[in-house]
Amino acid sequence: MLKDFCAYVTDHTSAKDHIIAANEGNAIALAAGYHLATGKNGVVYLQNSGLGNCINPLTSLTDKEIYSLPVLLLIGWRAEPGKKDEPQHLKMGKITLPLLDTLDIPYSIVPDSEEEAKQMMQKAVHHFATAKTPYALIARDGIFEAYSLQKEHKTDFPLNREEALKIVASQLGEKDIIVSTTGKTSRELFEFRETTGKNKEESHKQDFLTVGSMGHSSAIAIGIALQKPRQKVYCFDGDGALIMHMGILSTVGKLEPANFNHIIFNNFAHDSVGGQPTAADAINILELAKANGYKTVFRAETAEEIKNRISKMQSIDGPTLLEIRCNKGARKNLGRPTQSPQENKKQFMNFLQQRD
Ligand SMILES: Cc1ncc(C[n+]2csc(CCOP(=O)(O)OP(=O)(O)O)c2C)c(N)n1
Repeated sequence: MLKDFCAYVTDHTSAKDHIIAANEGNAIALAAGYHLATGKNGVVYLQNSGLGNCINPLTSLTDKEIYSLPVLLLIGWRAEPGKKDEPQHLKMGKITLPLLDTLDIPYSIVPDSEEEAKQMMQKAVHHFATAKTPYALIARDGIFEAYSLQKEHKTDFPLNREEALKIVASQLGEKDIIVSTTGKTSRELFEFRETTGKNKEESHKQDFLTVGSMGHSSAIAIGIALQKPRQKVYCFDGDGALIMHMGILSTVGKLEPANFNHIIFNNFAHDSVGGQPTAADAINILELAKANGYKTVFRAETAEEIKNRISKMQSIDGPTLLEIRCNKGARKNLGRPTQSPQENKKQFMNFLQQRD
């Protein structure tokens, strides 16, 4: 929802002033640090899916009952009541405004006209001068003009995420358990099964699609792996999702689930929401995994390399991690799961029950 806004900000600010945070809670804390250092007010922009990640710092860092720190929040409102949206957004869409009320954060819904928008900003500025706490602007779908990023950074790997994902999924066996991450990864896996499965009804049973809860699919996979030690569990993750909740890597190191296999489709971007860059270019995912106790780590770029690494992962004990470097970008006609999350859960649990 904030794709155009983010692209505009990227083109018109320095990287130091426009930070793409690992997660939304970090963004609140970065803005808090900015205020402490400068006395000025930072802006934190997020889709409302990330409001949950902000609650801890909003209640125990910026709130008036503690440090009282001003931050301007700009929140993209997915699943505004009355508008059609995907199941993972429905609850947050409904509670976005009540949640802000509960948090004592005043807000304005961004108006259509520039004149009213100026008045809204005056209100926010007045709030900062008097109350010195967060103020939120709620952005409805379509409120920003279209804007295409000029400074776009393109990679030149042999494959994109969907091509790489199809190769991985075709290499895995019928018994393997897959937990896929939020965004287009799960949508592409769903479509892959639709087109290749012999029995459409049954073809998704080995996949748990983490359509919401970004950054947590690896923890779900580990939770399963620990209970099904004889089954191989594969997490299809994104670089943005990995970075968002990187702390889970320490749990892998601590518990060393031998059947847990982590595949990162690293396109260096939040591709599913507009392709904003992640910090994946600044970190070494393989070193990170090794330092956190993964037994074997690999990297692949070509179809051949992917096939080799997957067949190796199938034959050794883990925890393992495979980083697949790929280009961002997806098909325009990529669909969304036609199975409901609860149908997915039911089939998946039946599938797990048949394994020990
Ligand atoms: C907590 C939270 N923040 C933001 C989002 C919006 N969102 C959905 S997918 C996605 C990008 C995921 O990036 P990555 O894991 O790198 O996968 P890619 O889309 O590049 O394949 C984002 C930011 C969300 N669903 N949840």
